[in-house]
Amino acid sequence: LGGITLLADNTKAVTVKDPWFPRHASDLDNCNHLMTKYEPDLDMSHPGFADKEYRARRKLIAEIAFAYKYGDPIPHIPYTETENETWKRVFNTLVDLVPKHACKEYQRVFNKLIEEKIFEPHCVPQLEQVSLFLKKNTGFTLRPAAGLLTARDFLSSLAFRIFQSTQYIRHINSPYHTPEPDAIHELLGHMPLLADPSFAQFSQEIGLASLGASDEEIEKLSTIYWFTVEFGLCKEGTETRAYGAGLLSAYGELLHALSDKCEHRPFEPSVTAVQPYQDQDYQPIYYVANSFEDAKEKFRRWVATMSRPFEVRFNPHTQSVEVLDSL
Ligand code: NLE
Ligand code: FE2
Repeated sequence: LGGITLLADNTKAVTVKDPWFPRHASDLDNCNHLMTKYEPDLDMSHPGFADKEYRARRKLIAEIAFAYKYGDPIPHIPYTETENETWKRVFNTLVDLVPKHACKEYQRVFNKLIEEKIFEPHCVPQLEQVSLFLKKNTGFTLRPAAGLLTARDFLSSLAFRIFQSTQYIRHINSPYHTPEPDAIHELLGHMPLLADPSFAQFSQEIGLASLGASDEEIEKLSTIYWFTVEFGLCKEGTETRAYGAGLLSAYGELLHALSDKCEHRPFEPSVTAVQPYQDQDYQPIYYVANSFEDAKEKFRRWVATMSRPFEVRFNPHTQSVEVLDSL
């Protein structure tokens, strides 16, 4: 009997990981912790701070995200005239810039989204429709998020090919740049590349690397995420183009990033991971990848140097993560 107890204890000792991390896509119902720094209710410099109606709208849409559970369809938001107008302004500036400044992978899917009438100038696309589109293309799906999530919660969802997406719209008074994510940033910035197979794979690998990682490693992974998925540039022949979502949803910064007013450095995970950054204003430094494939290769080699004493593997049939102990 004693032996059996011991065995049970040993089993427990190797299967319970600290810090806790989601093992199944449904565990993401517990991965919705918010960072509060950009809340319009708390931040006096937020363009919505003095706008009661805007704050009430944000609250309503946040409640939808908090009530969301794994397996639910994403609730349809009847966007207001003002919200559709904000989308239209950003969308129309982007249509002009994409052919010249976005990477080819982005352009391919962006055009497809327009052809399939998921992206239209006059109304904000619905997340549910976009989620179905992604699912068909790379298996990624969306779930609504109430605001800027903690890095650990956000990155963990990527391991399951799930992207936590905000659903509210930025304030009409600052359409061309916001420091916080909003549905316009998610849709125009992130959706096209999440439908690209190579980029989807890269995103998932960042997520898998984050599961059970130490706080210090989460910080490094989110810095890499910041300089690639959010603000990355890449080479295309002799040109430099944007693939970062924070650039493709903000036309002022897109032009800034490709001008000579900032610094370009080659993407090198061990260096990029410790680069300090701020999220208030345009970036002074951007990292340039040779291609997604090259970024993925370099990232893999860097992840292999992480200290985690186990490996994780995603099982798409069950939407779960299997943990393999490597002693
Ligand atoms: N600056 C971006 C935009 O205005 O769309 C949002 C960045 C979120 C990290
Ligand atoms: Fe983003």
